[in-house]
Amino acid sequence: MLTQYLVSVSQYFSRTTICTEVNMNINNGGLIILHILNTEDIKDREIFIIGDVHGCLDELNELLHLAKTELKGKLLLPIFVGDLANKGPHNVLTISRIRAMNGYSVRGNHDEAVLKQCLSRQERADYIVPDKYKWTTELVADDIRFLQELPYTIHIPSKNSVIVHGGLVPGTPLEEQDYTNFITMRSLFKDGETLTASANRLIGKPWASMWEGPEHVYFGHDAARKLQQYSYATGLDSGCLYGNWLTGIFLDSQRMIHVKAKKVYVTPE
Ligand SMILES: [Mn+2]
Repeated sequence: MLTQYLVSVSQYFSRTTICTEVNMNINNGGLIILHILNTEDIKDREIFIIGDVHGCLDELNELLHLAKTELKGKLLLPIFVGDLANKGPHNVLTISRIRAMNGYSVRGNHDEAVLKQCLSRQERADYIVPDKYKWTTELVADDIRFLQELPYTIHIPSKNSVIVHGGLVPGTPLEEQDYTNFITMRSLFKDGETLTASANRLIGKPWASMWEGPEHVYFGHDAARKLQQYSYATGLDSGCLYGNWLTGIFLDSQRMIHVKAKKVYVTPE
């Protein structure tokens, strides 16, 4: 039963608890802020980080096939930058496919929106699911649990790398970041002396251009800016949903693979 680990939707999404445990996986009342991947978790697998899939299952299957072919028998460890489903052609199947993989993902704004629909429906029998989220009613309990357990960030200390969907504000410790920024930010602008995050790509600068490390950050969420390659940050949302590309990158070699979208699933605004 799902109810055993559900709190109310408003409790679940209130981000008020202060996190103090910075050296372990930070868990904020069911919301996992930070998941640390150690060498024992990775084993001898080759890390392959994949951009926003948005339900584009055919392209994902092709990308994984190409990646595995390159590895010549070595095992693949897929890590997703979030926005696994929603708006795309095979949302339900994509979630179950990714859930069944021996891999990891961070949480995207769409994953969170999907989860909100599922939890609202469980909490209120009379809840009316908006048309664009009707597909979420086909998700099974294991899918919902999987979405709930998606962390906001994944750290790989041995690779000096961080994975997040939206971005990070430079100079602000992880535990002091506004969690909403993890899944929504695209830009940074100066507000007096402070750097402030914004989801709007038309103001300020791309946050990744201002990120000075030391960790290299892999992120998604910004299809309009396409592939972004900076000294300490790589943006992997190359807009498969919009008829462009699904991108993956091998962490160690930095080699990228791009798969062309089969069609334009959504016309960009
Ligand atoms: Mn997104």
